[in-house]
Amino acid sequence: MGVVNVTPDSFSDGGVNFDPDDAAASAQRMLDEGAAIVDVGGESTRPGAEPVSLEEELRRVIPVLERLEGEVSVSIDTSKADVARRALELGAELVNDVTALRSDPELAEVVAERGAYLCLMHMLGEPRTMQRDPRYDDVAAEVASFLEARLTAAVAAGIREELICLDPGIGFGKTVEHNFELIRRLDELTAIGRPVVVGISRKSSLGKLLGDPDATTGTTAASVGAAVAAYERGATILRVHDVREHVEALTAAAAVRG
Ligand code: HH2
Repeated sequence: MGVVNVTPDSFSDGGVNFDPDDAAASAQRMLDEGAAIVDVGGESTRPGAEPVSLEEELRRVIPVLERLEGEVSVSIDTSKADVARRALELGAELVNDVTALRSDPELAEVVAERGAYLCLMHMLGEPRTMQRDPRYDDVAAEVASFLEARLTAAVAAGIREELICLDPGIGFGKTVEHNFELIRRLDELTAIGRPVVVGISRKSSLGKLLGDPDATTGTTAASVGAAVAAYERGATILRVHDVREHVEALTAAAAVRG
């Protein structure tokens, strides 16, 4: 899954795809490089980010989705029912909700009605404050039980289980240690029985791991290493910014697996 952030302030690529023509070209390039789907988002959820209004989010993503309609497989990264509805009308196939249906009470209905795929992600707290001293007794067990509960809630809201994937939410209310432990223990999430998405690409934990305690991003090489490790532990979808490098590495890893 290639990431196309139509934002001025995303943590690693803010501003790069703020123009709709640039965003559409990036999406097309990612598809050419081997992405199966592109994740288009109009609201940064980086630590400390302020929420974006509905009007502004629509203004950012709709022109991009119009350019991609019928051309590429699209995921819409949003927590807002009105953004998801419009995106699905414009051909998006998957709704990627980092709040796991906890923020907009109408979003589940939109996903159910349209028969869209859905990604449910774990987050502790909210982006503005989530990195202030996150604590768990057992991070993998708590994330697994959260995702199981959200899966049950989504199915109860009329979304077909076979359309749902789960995501531990790397960097969303987690320390560096929490993030790597979640990938190390990914089997506890795949045991729930749904495909698992992992998005560690360029995240600050990678930069911190490599020795910069103030890092806000990580390198492509470190991202690829973590993605291959996640793949080895059962991740089905890797959400990444540098598609070519990940496709090459994962193709080699898949060949080794046989
Ligand atoms: N990470 C980000 C945003 N959306 N969705 C899923 N399912 N999983 C993730 O790990 C995830 C996500 C944050 O990364 P990015 O989009 O690059 O940055 P920003 O939120 O600053 O736009």
